[in-house]
Amino acid sequence: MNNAQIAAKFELLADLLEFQGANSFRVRAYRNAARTIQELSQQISDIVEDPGQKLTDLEGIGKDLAKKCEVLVETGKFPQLEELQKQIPQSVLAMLRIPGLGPKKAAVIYKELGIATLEDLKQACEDERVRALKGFGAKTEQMILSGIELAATAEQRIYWAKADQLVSRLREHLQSAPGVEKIDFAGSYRRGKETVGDIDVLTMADSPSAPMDRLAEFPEFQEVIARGDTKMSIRLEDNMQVDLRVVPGKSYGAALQYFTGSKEHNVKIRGIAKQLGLKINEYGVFRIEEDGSETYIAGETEEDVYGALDLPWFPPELRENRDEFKMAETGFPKLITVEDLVGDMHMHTDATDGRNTLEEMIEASIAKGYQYIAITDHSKRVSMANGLDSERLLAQWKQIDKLNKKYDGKIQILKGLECDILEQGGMDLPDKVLAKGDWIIASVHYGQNQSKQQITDRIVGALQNPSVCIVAHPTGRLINRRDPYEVDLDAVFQCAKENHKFVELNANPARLDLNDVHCHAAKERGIPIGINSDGHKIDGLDVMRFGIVQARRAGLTKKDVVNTRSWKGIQKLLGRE
Ligand code: DGT
Ligand code: CA
Ligand code: CA
Ligand code: ZN
Repeated sequence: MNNAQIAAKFELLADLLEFQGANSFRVRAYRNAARTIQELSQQISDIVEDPGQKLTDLEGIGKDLAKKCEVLVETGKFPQLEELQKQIPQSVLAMLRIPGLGPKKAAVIYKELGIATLEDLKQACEDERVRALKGFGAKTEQMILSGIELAATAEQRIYWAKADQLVSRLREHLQSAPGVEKIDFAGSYRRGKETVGDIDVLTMADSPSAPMDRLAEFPEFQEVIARGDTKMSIRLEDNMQVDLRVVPGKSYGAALQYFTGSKEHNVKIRGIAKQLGLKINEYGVFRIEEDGSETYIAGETEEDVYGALDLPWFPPELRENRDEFKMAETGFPKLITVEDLVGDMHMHTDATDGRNTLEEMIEASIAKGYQYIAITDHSKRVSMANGLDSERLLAQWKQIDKLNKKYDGKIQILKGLECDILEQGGMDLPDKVLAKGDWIIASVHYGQNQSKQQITDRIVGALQNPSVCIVAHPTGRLINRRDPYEVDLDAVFQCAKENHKFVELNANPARLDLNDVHCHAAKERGIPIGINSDGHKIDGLDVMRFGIVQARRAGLTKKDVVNTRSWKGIQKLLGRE
């Protein structure tokens, strides 16, 4: 059990306790423990197994919590949590995840209205029964109503980054089943979709029962949904479903192609096959003979399958029936890879809401092999993050001048800022200060409920500021948690184009903003896209690969992206020479 999983259990315990109205100190203790564990660089399981180390040495982990961790690591059990889960209906958990609702309010709804499902809650909101509760009102009711949809999908779909961790654990687990020759993960995971609904696994094995038996022994296994001769579906403890299929070599490529999808891509493929007098399914490609019989002609590899239809192999990220069939005619672009990135131009330090010092962020970036980075702490409007005023910003830039000497030849550090675009429009810090920086990012953090016109005007105004280079996370969405604000991206792109400015693809797995469709649109308009980590700590720099997955789905190549170029090259794009 890894730290993220342990932390999730403590977080859940805190939610359930709070829902029950437990002492707030206790609740907070579990939340703090969850955070500590989440951010720990060492694995809890390693500490438990190491006689030279003690869990109680960790901040916020007392004897009681340490004991719980030990039991969890050694037995996979968490009796207190399991007991609570028996008392509180599973469906209530979805209610806890509605943005702005939280365990306390959810408890009131549960107790006063007897509501335990999202569906009933939606009905109650529509009937205006929720606003009548003490501590609620029409506004809260409206907020709950709009949050229900988000919470409902959050119940069903996990972030790609989380699916990726699960896939690693499953791969490792299944590999050890006897006679397993191949394992591949298909479906939306393979296509790199930002959220994944279930995990589709394909295996090739001597005997189909071996991988299926092994799957039932997966530590996170909860129950078998269905099991046949060659396929099996299970549910995991966190409710995620895993579909396993055992496929013979002759059909392996055909099955991989079929179960990678998307459904829409496959519908198109079947149409193309039909026109050629062929039939394609998960078993292979077949020629339809005059007597109506079918002859197998391909199926071992995906290349064979596509080849039999006179098509090139399609990168999985492009299989959405958007414009990949048109692209196939002229050959696919060489999609960007994480190695193409030579810098990271959005990160924070402990001067604002980051966890690491300036030098720690620099050292970590050197270790990543970057040519340059931009330090982009928040501006003063973000008071919760201790945003920088002009004086503190200029002091930081002075410090960066010094550090550039110290790290000369190792990395170049750009003097940056993530400058808030004020609610009334305009930048948070004076132009004459911004003009002294190398790389100014503009962001909307406040006033996200404004009208489309207002928000668009703010962003367009920022992009017209000569010092601003790029707009960060341009739609403000948080996947499964917050809808994008209203913004006319067409107008934003138009303005970026005219002013030689850039747009960001924020690589944080909760943001991935701009999304694939928007990035593709920006590329078509000839607007360079900056892929940045927005790291708030050293580990936060590692999210770049999630941005790359999204970028590939957008069909981006090295030349479409800002930070694949030298800093000199970027300045040229900005028209600064
Ligand atoms: P998800 O799980 O909702 O994130 O999305 P997918 O794309 O992984 O969908 P899933 O797991 O239902 O099925 C995996 C792939 O299998 C899907 O992308 C295409 C293929 N597939 C499944 N059912 C059908 C079907 O009824 N017709 C066709 N043409 N393909 C299907
Ligand atoms: Ca799936
Ligand atoms: Ca599936
Ligand atoms: Zn940021």
